[in-house]
Amino acid sequence: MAKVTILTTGGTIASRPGAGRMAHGDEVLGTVPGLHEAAEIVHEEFCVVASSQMTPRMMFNLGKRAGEVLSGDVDGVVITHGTDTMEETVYMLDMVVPGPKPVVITGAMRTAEEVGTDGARNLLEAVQVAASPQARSRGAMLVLNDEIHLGRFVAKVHSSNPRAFGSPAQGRAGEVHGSQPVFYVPQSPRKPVPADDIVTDVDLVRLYSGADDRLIKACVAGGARGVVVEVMGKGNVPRGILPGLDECRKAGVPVVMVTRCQAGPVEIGRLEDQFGCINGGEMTGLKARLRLMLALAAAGQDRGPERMRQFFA
Ligand code: DAS
Repeated sequence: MAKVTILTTGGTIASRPGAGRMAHGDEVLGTVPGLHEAAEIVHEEFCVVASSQMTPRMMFNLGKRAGEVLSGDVDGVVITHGTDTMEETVYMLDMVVPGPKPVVITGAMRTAEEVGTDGARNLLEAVQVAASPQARSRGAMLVLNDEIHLGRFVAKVHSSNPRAFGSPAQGRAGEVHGSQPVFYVPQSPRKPVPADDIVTDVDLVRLYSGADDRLIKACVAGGARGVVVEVMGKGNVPRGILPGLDECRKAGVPVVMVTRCQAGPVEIGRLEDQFGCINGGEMTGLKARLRLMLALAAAGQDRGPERMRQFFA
């Protein structure tokens, strides 16, 4: 039987509003019929919080812990987590956890006290995926509502529906049929960013019609060590932000650009040449921000555009 370690962190899957509290992980696991038939389970509580209270540093530490667990006699790791920031944590896991063993995050859109509660099924399916040899070498995954999504692409797309996640860039990576994962995309190993720490002072600015440079300048004035800008379409920006980009360049604050669209790459050659901006590739601003935190730590003192581009290639 496969060995799966479950790290619990809180979220709606642990919420018990009727009792006015959030349950500890052992109580969450106790609500799942068939869990111990799916794998040999070890449980470890990482924290008990709503995911709005998760920070990038907590996500990083969670990833490091998952990596430590996976270096032992374990086949896979499952993490229970609130859904609100799950798309960020799963991408952090994707960048931090080395090796081919599955790491799977899951949660619930309905508490255990609600009609149609989804937590128990989601957790069971996450364990079934983590226990499967088919799930190796696929990066960190999110399992919810019978769907499997890759951490690189997944986003929360609905605030209340149990089908709360989507992967706009490529669709779901697979589904759980019965008790078995079925994958629609080929294996693709994780490529961890070689960072022993993170630099958390990274801000995210979304461009909108008529935007000027006030927010970007406020980031620099507020001590940001890096800024991610979600640009329009394939890479267009209102002229009003250009002085802000120049200020970043002069202050040595790397600016990473991704699209504000749900999916797609950007072409920012002119902004790269003029202001040293970095093309973040095809990912959301939320994910690019976490990647920049790791890149800044991994880069050490050399945070010039050429060096930083290596982490987004
Ligand atoms: N309770 C919210 C959270 O912790 C939502 C959820 O888990 O679905 O993210």
